[in-house]
Amino acid sequence: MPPRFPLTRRTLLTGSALLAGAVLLPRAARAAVGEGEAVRLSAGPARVNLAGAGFPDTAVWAYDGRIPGPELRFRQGDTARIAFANTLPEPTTIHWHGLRVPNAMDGVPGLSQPPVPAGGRFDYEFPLKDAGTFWYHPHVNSGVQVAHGLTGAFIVEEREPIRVDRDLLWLLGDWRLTKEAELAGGFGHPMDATHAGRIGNTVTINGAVRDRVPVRAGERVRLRLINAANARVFALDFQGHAPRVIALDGHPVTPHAPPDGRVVLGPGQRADLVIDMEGRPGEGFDVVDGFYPRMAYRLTRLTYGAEAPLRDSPLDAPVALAANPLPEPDLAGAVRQDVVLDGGMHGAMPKTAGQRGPFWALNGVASMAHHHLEPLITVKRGQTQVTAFVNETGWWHPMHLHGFPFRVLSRNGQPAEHREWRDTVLLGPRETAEIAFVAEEAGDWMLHCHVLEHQETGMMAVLRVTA
Ligand SMILES: [Cu+2]
Repeated sequence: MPPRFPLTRRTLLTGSALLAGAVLLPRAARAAVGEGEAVRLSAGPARVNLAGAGFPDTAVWAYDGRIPGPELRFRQGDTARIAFANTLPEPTTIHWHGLRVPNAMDGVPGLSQPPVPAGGRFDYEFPLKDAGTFWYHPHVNSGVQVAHGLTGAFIVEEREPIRVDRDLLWLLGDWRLTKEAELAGGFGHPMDATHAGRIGNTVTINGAVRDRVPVRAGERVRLRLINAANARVFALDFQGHAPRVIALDGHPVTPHAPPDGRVVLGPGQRADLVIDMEGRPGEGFDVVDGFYPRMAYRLTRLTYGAEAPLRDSPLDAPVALAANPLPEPDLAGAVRQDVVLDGGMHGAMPKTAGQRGPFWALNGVASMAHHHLEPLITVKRGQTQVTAFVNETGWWHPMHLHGFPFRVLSRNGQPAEHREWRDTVLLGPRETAEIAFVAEEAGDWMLHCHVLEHQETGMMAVLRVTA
């Protein structure tokens, strides 16, 4: 019998003791492919157990019937070929989030490709220029399709990886479930769209609520984190451990401790960490998500096995990754076009706002569909562009640019410490972030908030790169 208490995140996590003894953290199923072979991938309805023992299965939409979808793994320099089949009851596409792909492979319906109809197919093919932690998801009806589970990791391995004992992936999902563990309705509800988006009540790691993650004393783990939630922001505190951030949004960064000890991930963002398991056999340490004030909860617990430590002191090996071959912005010759974010509850909503929006705008323009978008910004191919995102709203916005990873130059007027490469920059209320990138590939590219309920109610635009 399923428990009768309402399924809230808090009760769920307390109740997750039910899971003790369950098999924990199986590797996401991998598509092991060689160069030249196409990976077959389908999207369709499925039923999976998300909420854990004692809860019924949840009707979802999934890639290959799994939540998350298969972990697609390639090596840098290879070509990815994905033969996609849509068995959903509606059109979809796949966007390869963060990967530098040709425009026609970018998966934006009506802009870079026609939507793949129900029962249709589409072959994606693109060279893998960059190594790192990326992910894939639909770009059609995104607020509904991503919330239904259509997410998966896309890992590009370095030709010369750093030395670690294990390479772990946590794809973080956030679900709004009923007490019967069914997906709650109300997608795109104005209450979500005008506020922080569809934040759920059940947080999963690789598609399950995980009470614990087994680790071994002395081992060095590379932990790849992906925020695949519609709207939830995470701020992870690895209690008792000293993680080092080695990559952000897939791209190497000077290894550093996370600011204030918390790894912050807005929707769409990734972080690669190196963690030395410095606890003793039999110990356990919580991983706490404390992003929302007064709503901190235990995401999981690093649980040390009884085995003898793998080594007595942390592995003495470098953790810095080799840089990806990204074109360096030419700041002296850059053109500048700023983007002002406006709207939302308590903000300046577009004058045309109806029941379903638009509620948000970029430079005063609200766009709710990908089709027939006039470019907000036009730039010549090869040109360096500097853009300040100016958030004049009272809400958080992870701004995502397709096609071109960018350097973060400054935040609120202060130089960014690591000038990190990113594809998604998280802006707090009233914050400003300045970025720079080289528009190296012609075409129409999306620029949007990755809170999907914001994107779909005005917060999207097109960057046109002319040949
Ligand atoms: Cu937003």
